[in-house]
Amino acid sequence: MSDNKSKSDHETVKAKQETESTGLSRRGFLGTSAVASVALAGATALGSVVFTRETWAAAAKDAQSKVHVGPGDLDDYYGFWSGGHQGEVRIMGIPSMRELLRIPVFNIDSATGWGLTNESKRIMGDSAKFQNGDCHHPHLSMTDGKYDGKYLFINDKANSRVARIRLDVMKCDKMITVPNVQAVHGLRLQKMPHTKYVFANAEFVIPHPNDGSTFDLQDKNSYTMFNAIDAEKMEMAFQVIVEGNLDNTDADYTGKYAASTCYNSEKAYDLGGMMRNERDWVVVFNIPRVEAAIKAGKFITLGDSKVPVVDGRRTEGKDSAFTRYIPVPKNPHGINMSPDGKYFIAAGKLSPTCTIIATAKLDDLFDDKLKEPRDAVVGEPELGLGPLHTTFDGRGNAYTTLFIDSQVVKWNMDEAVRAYTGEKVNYIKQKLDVQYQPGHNHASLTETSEADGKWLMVLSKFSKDRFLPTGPLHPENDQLIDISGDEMKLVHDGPAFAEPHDCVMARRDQIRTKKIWDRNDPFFAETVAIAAKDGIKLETDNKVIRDGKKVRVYMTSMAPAYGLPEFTVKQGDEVTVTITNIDKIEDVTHGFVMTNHGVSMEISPQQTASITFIADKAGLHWYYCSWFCHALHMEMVGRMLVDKV
Ligand code: RUQ
Ligand code: CUA
Ligand code: CA
Repeated sequence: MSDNKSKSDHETVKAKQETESTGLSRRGFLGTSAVASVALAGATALGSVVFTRETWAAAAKDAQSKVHVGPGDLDDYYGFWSGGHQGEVRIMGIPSMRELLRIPVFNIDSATGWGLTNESKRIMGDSAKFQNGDCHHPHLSMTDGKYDGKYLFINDKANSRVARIRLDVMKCDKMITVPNVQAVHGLRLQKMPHTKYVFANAEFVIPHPNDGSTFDLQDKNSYTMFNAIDAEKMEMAFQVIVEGNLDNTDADYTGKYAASTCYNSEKAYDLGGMMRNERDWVVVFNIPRVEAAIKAGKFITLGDSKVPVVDGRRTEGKDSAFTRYIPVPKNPHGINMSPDGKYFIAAGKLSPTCTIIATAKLDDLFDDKLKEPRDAVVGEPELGLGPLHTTFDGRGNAYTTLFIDSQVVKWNMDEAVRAYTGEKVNYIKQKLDVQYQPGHNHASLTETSEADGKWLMVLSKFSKDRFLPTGPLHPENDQLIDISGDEMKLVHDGPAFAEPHDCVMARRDQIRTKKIWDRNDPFFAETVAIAAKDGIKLETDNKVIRDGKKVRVYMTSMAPAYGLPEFTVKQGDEVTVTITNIDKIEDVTHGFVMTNHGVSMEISPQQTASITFIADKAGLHWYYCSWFCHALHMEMVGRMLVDKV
């Protein structure tokens, strides 16, 4: 779906065609003040305007003052961006679009030692052997449908994992691999009464058991599963076998229902096959019914896994107790719950429509009181080409990305519902060009009951000519749009490295971070326990403990010196260096790098961090501090002396 190749020519031709043939340009959707800003941009008559980078730059000038966060000023919102197949989470300040920090999750990070330190490897568990990840959907935990500032959850499609980030320290503290599935994609959280479950869709259909005895996807033992993870324990709660495959998901405002899109109802393995059916579906899950079945012991388990599994497929054309399948136009993609709790909105992707499913009809749907599942559909507005994701302003409007049209369309939900009954209303409020090919979009606080309609982020997949050229590989383009008024106004282009699939924004008062580590923090508790067994008091002791061929080196750090200026080991020893930063001053982070050993880690104030390596080379090896901490930071060094054996 990338018609981006020659977008500028394509734009020119398309705009021309539109004005010539119908007289109705898509700019026709723009209201009067947009017309004014176009005029400001020095353009000619409306309709013949072709938006170039230059006209946008001029038109956006007046709005830019809104985005400017001056030196010393703070942003109003925290943004959390997925890092896509780069594997990390990025913290942004909104509206400035400044990147504040990166949180390594499914990647290996040289600066912090994520994936290298013992603490991070314990969190990653068995999957620490993977050095890649592909995260898509970051979402913040909620209580009562509002952000509670506790956790962020994110999926790893590449290695079928889900990770949790603690928002008080901005570190990943749990990671699990979802068993018996491939490619965890759509991820959303239960909103009410609080985030008890993380809902995670496994995208790909696989045989069960997947042991090479069959590769037939049409086999009745080939399926995928909807997964619920206990958010507090970060353990699997249950899995639901479904018909077809699963793409995106969202949860409602009662805590009772979750819904997922399926684009491969065909269970096909090729493009043509996946597009065969005119309609695929949205599958709705009845969470209390699944819980009740599990409580009653009515579940199965798969292979070595102890996770309770229920079957949400149809038997002889009859729906299971746990699921209902609502047909929607072929190959839908995003599904989003409106902040008023009224609608699940599924984006059509191959169809120019979104399908509006009324949550008020779901009880009847499950009690088989509707004539057919489609009766839960209360609207199907026609929006434009390639609708992918929808977000909301809390004022009754929805904003849907149109991948193929390279636009965001603002439309009114209740008017679209009225139009479905045959009433003549124009539910489309505005279409805004974005640059180019948008995937996700996200309005401030949109997935909570507090959606405030201030900012809209549009994550455009192609930046093309929007930035200085960077060779064959381009950044993406995260565009910030002001939606506080009647019209959307583009105010900022932000280049982003591969590939922020999705983002969330929280008010800054909803996130409360620690200034320095607490010595009792569970993040490094296991390391503290190992030291205690060695009789070490981490805050004061600087000691080397030999345990056969294992050597444990304990030291403190305080700017600008390590507690041990040198230590001696034997060639071939397995060395674990454990450092406790006894500085209590905010922002004085130290590092530890052992040169030529692939060893690097962060030790922030009051943190304990440890790393293990083999001292395989006899001789003198310098170690040094890698985080600038003091005027004598360069002198913060020491020597490992390795005796020849
Ligand atoms: S999906 S571009 Cu990974 Cu969120 Cu839609
Ligand atoms: Cu310690 Cu730099
Ligand atoms: Ca399909």
